[in-house]
Amino acid sequence: MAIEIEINGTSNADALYIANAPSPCRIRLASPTTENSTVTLSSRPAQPGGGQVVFYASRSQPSKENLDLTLPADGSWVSFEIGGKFGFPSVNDQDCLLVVNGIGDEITLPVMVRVRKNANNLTVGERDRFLEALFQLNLSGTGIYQNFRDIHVGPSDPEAHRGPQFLPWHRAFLLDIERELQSIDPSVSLPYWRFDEPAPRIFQSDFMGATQQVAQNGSASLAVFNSTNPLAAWVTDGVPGIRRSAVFDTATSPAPGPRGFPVLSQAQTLALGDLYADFDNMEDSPHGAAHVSFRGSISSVPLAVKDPLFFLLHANVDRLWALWQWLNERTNPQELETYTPENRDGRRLTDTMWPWNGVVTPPRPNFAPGGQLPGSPVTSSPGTMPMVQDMIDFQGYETPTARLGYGYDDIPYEFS
Ligand SMILES: [Cu+2]
Repeated sequence: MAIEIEINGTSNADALYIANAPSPCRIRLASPTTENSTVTLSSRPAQPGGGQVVFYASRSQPSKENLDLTLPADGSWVSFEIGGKFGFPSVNDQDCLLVVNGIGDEITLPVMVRVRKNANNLTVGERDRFLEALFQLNLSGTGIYQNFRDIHVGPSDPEAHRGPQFLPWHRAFLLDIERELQSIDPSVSLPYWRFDEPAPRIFQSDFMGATQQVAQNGSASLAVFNSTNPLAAWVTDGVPGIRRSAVFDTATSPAPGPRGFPVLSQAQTLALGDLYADFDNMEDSPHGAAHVSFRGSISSVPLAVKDPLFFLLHANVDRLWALWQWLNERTNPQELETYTPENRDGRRLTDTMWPWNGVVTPPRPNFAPGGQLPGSPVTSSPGTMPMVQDMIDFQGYETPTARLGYGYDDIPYEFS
């Protein structure tokens, strides 16, 4: 007897990607019979180290390792949800099996538990798939990576920075490039750089480039890449290379920040307070202090995106916000504790955000590169012209359909 399963609301193979937040699924008998059937759903890795999922009969119940479902004889659908099993993300595409037992032979459906991971701990395969997709976005310095450069420039600074919208705006910016990367290779997620810990494997010639140490006011030299690293051919503004030196020893130290402006640790960042108006001071430190722990492009707003390390740094900024949200259960955009708006375009909850809204009249810049936010096969959120409030409940606690389809390897879905 055959069954049909839909993941993320579709039977399309491009939707077989699961983050930590539950994804809507359904199952049914493919052809009507005379009796109901009982099946048991479970999960196991398709290969050693592969991903695993857990099951939710409904959102209000805790996750389970196995789920028994009764499939009606008439072939009508039965809904359930699956989410990544915390601590067991995938390493490769389709390395997690969704298993159905109870009707004839065991049926398996390969999926991927796809979450953003600590860049320092990626497998060689994960690292190289990310580098290759990144390179494809910026092929010969003429790809759509230029849009991301053109979005994060001086005239757009008030749209992106120095206010409560800093975190939501950058969440959209990261989602935009991550979806572009995934359209090249759906197994890729943005990795994050934990700038408050030594990350010796990131600053190597086979990853983001060997990075020379210089004095606080020293001048930047070019990061060094292996000839086999796609980033060895990185070009921006017609100029090859990535200009970046560090004011610290990247092999042994966390990013320190410049003298008098230390990078807050994760614990210090979370201790800024449980109110958004206090927590969003993290825009200065650790965020700003991490940027200026370098000499070169990444230390200046209009040039920062020339260096793709930008996205690893900002994935960690976003992760810190996500962790703060999870620890404090800050999921409802309507609460001031969760987001504190300012009465200015792009900063209110229901304001759309530049450049995805295409608005080119003051106070917005007179240009809007890149077009609308790309969609995703796994979720319909946040739409092509996201509002500030669409970027907050990224795991869909308040509104399941609001989930943005990504997660982090060290932030669960379920509250403890
Ligand atoms: Cu930044």
